[in-house]
Amino acid sequence: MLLAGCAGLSQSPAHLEPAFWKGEPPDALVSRNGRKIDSAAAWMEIRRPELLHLFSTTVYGKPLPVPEGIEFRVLERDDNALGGKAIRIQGDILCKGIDQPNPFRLLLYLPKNAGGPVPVFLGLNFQGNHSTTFDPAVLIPEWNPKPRPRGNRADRYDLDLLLDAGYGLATIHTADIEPDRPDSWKTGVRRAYLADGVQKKDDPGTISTWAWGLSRGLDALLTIPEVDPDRVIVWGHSRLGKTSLWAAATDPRFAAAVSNDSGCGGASLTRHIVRDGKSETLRKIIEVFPHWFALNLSDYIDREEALPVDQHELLALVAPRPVYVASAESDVWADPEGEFLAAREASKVYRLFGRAGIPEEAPMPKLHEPVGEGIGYHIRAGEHSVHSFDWAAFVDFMNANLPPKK
Ligand code: GTR
Repeated sequence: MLLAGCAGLSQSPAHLEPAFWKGEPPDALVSRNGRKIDSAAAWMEIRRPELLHLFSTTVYGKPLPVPEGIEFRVLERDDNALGGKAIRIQGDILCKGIDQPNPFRLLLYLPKNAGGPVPVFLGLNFQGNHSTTFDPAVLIPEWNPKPRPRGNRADRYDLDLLLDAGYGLATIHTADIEPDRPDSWKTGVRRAYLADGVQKKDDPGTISTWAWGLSRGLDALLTIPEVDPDRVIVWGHSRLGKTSLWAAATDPRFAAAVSNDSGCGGASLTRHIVRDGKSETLRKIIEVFPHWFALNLSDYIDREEALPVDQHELLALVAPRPVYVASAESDVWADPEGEFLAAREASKVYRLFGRAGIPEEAPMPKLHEPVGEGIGYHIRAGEHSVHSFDWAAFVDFMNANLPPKK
């Protein structure tokens, strides 16, 4: 098995901590009953539904049902935002037939004078829409009792770079969908769906609920004529990178996905563990964030080898749509090598669709040298965050892999 042969791989100038394997990750191209998956059709008809089911029941919890529809209530539009270079739209998403504790507030920037519909990066934010930018016109919803300072997380966005490249950026605050707390299943939007107020072992966790919220964000974007409906890219950093991958896996309307530093439960292989407790494991993540996943996942604490899936198969669920995985050198907690190996192994599935992916025996790339076609990867210097280098690489990758439909 290719993957297991890779532990301790060290051709990279990036500083890699020694790791070990908790068993061999499953082969994405062999179904549970041993059938070899050798064509795109067999992937789509047999293996993809099987894996989607396994991730739903074992890892993230079954996706919430799709509401009858949404209403996107536009609150504000400025065609001369950011000193005249952007269109800014803000509005509330209301899901029909669902008792929402509050609407989901969407903030969208689009490049001006684009001459046609544009691709858009859609992602969640941790601290409120107003924290992603210093733009004083960004609304702070009345249901946010203790707003963080404006622009508090603006350093993680390079809006100028995106607008100049012809891309839009849309965001929703995680807490509008569901606060990041263990008791949110009782108080957040999820409660409307849980039978009898009891949490079953395959019910959705917070990541699944956020991913569902991203799909509602996509519903709203699809009502805006300036947005290219065929090029909405779901992206996320860290826990929100785990979420963006699951959103792309469950909602094929997302044209592409980006995971930045998503680590355990995201792009990194669960069976690949950095020694001396330096990377996050199932035990650590479930102890601190018991609400993120399906309750079933806790059955695999300290027995990762028994998991029916591993995270390369989550990346493969996005195929043949483009997916990009980014790591940061100092972010050992997220296990950059585990993220690279997942992307390289998922490439097998991309090759069924005629996309080259990352070659089978490719070593970890050097710092700041993106690799891959259809599925891409880079590692940059620095810490767990989102830098302009990352944004530039996301744009380059999407320009190459997600051209406008003719
Ligand atoms: C950490 C967690 C990671 C990652 C990160 C983040 O505490 O262990 O899995 O999600 O938070 O979201 O910033």
